[in-house]
Amino acid sequence: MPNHTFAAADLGATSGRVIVGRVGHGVLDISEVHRFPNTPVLLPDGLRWNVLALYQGILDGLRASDQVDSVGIDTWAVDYGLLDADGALAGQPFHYRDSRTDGVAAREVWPRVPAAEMYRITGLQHLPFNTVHQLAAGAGSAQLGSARRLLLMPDLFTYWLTGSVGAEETNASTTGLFDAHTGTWSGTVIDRLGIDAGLLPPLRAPGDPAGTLLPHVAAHTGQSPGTPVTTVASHDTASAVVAVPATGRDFAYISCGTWSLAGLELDAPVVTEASREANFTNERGVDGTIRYLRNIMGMWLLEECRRAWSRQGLPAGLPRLLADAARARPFASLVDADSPEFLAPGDMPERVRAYCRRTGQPVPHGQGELVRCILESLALAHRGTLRRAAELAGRDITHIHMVGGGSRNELLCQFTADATGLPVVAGPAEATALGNILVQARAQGLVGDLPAMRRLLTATQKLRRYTPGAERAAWAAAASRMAVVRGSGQPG
Ligand code: LFR
Repeated sequence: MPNHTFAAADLGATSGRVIVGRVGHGVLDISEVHRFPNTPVLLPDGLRWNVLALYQGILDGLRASDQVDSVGIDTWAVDYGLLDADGALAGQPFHYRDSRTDGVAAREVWPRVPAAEMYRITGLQHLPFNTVHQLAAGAGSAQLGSARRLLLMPDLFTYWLTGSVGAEETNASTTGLFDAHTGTWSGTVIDRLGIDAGLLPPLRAPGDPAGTLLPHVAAHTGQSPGTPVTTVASHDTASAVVAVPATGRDFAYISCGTWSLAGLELDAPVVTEASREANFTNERGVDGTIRYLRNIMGMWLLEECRRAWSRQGLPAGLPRLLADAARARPFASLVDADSPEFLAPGDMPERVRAYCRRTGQPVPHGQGELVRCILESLALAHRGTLRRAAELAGRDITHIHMVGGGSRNELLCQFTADATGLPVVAGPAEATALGNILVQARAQGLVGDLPAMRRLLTATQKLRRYTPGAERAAWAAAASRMAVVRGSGQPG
C-alpha cells in the first residue's frame, strides 16, 4: 500500500500549526510545515481571536505542504463566528477568556433551564464560557440579531476553505446546546433559551466529507483542485484522545496543553447529580465514545507567568525555569488549579502570590519557587480529578497516558506519577495533530477502528514511561493540605 499524506491544521490557544502526516502500512510519521502565533486582540468591546491571521496561517501552511490527499481542521472548543445573510463573517469571534460571560449563567440561563436539568440533558461541565452562555451574553445585540449561522471555529475555517457549512459533533458537544444522550442538538435547551434553531448547522461526524478546496483556495495554496477536506474530531481535545496510545480500557488520560483535560473514555455519559457537583463533562469522542473529564487550568498558569516575566525583562526560558523548580523546596505552597481567578489573562505570578498570601501560605518569590508551586499544584489537581472520575464512573485506573505539549515536561510527568501513585506513559506530544491525521486516514480506508489506530500509534510513536517514586506519604499529605487550601481559597 503506498503511503498517503494528510495535512492537519491544528490551532491551539497560543499557536497554530500545519502538520503533514504520512500514513501507510505500519507507517505514521509527521512533520511540522508551518507554525504561526495565535495572538488575541483586545478591542474596546472585548477580547477577540484574530481569525483572519489564523486563516492566513492555515493557507500559508497548506502552501508550504507538498500535495496532500486531504485536509482536516481542529481547534479549541466553544467559540464561534456568526455569518450574516450574505454568508460573510459578522464581527470578530470572541475569545472564551473574555469577561462578558461573568455571571451570565446564573442571571440569564439557569432561570430558564435549571443547572441540574441542563446537566442531565447536555452532560456538560459548567464553564462560564460555554457557547450557550456566550449566546446569552450576546442576546439582543445587533450582531446576533442579524446572524444566520453560527459556526464553531474549525467549522468556520472549513467553510472558508470549502464553502460548505456544518457542525462537527465532538465540538458541538461542548456548546451546551447538544444532547449527550441522543447526539443531536437539544430542542429543549434551544427552545427554552429562545435561540434561533436555524443558526445551528446540520451535524457532521468525524470522518464525514466536508467538501473540497474552493478553486481560489487550491490556486492560492498550490494544492490540487478538488482536494477533499475531511471532518475530523474537530475539538482539539477529542483529536488528542483519539491519539492516546492506549492498549486496554483501564487507562486514564491527561491531554496536557494550555488546559489539562483529565479523565476517562466511557461508552455512555454519566449525568448523576454527584457528577454534576464534581463538574465532570461528558463530551463526545469518536465512534460514540464519551470523554468524561474535567478542565484543569493546566500549563496556562505557567505560560502566563512566562509571558509576564518576558514583559518584565526577566528570564523566561522553560529549561532553566524547570531546573530551578526541580531544586526548589517541595510543597512550600499550593494553589487550586481550578480557581476561576486564574482564568483571565494577566499578571499570573502576582495572582499566584496573592492566592498564597490569602490562604496563609509562604509566598513564592523566586521564579523556581513559583514554577514548583504551579507544577505540584497541577499534579495534585490531576490526582484529585482522576480519583474522582474513577469513583463517579465506577472504573479502575491502572495507568495514566499524558499526551500533548505538556507531556514533554518531565517534571510535571514525574510529579503526576508521584502524586497519583500510578505509572505515567508520556507522549505523543503532537497527539492532537496525530488524532486529526488518523481520522482522515481512516476516512480513506487506511486504518481501522479506534483500537487499530492506537496500535499504530503505539508501534510508531516515541513514548516515555514514568514510575511513581517513593514519596507517596508526602504527596498524600500535600493532597490533604490542598483540600484545606481549596476550602479557604475562595476569593473574598
Ligand atoms: C483545549 C480546549 C478545551 C476546552 C477549552 C476551551 O484546547 O479545547 O477542551 O474546554 O480549550 O475551548
